Amino acid sequence: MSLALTTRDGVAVLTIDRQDALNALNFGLIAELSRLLDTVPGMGVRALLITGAGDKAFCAGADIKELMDRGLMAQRRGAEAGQRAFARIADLEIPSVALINGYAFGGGLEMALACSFRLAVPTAKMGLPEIKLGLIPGYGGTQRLPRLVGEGRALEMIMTGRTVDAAEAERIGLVNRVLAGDAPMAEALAFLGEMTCYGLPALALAKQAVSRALDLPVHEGLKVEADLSTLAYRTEDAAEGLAAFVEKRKPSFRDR
Ligand code: CO8
Repeated sequence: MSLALTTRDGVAVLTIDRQDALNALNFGLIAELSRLLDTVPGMGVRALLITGAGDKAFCAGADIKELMDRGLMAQRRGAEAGQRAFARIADLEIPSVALINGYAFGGGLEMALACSFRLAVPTAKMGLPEIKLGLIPGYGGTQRLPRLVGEGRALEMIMTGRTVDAAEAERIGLVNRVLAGDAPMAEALAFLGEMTCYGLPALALAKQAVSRALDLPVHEGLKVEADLSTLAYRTEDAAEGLAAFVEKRKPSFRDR
């Protein structure tokens, strides 16, 4: 079994389990990943968590052995399939987190970049080492990394292929935080719990507004924000949240 999708505390937990290849993504696994991701919106969960099986790797990237001796069109289709799989993560309405529990290289880091958040164990190692193979990232890394850490840092990582440890990743904003490390899954679920207690409509609208910010000029983004914040105001949850504040009680959101 190379992928498992379970639920824990109302969170979908997707585990990549191909430990003999450090959880590297072959094309079959990417197809299965896409199929499973399509089922997540129907699972009734409030967040998605992606991690790697074992304690060595989150995911060591595309399966290098499978990349040899391929035609150009097959290679292009492969890149597009990986991009589409990771776009499914980015496009989810619920928050997603990559629990980086070891190596996250190449396509593995690109999968983490498609998540809303990245949490790393203290021993995690990350990088886009494609340049060392004579390649460049093909599963979204050249587009998502600069948006996260800025052009200079992204280019440095991509052009040197160098490995970044967890402490540096936190410093440059590549990961949201470094976990204590003794119970990473529990810590990651607690991190998600800080947002999954709120209403799903507001969470989805916030996610959508921020993701649009990266694509639009500020004046257009502000219009999107005005539209989406007005939409949030029309939800039952907003009426409940405002009333609960005034009545000095805890709100009871119903995802409506
Ligand atoms: N693909 C296939 N097998 C892998 C991969 C990989 N990415 N990474 C590790 N493995 C295998 C090794 O070959 C080894 O198998 P075996 O025991 O049969 O020889 C096993 O996993 C264990 O690996 P190591 O012995 O190397 O373990 P170490 O702890 O010594 O080293 C490293 C760990 C540093 C992570 C090392 O394995 C490594 O450098 N791996 C490659 C990392 C890498 O370069 N990733 C980027 C791949 S390219 C990519 O992701 C491009 C994506 C977009 C392309 C578009 C596609 C269409």
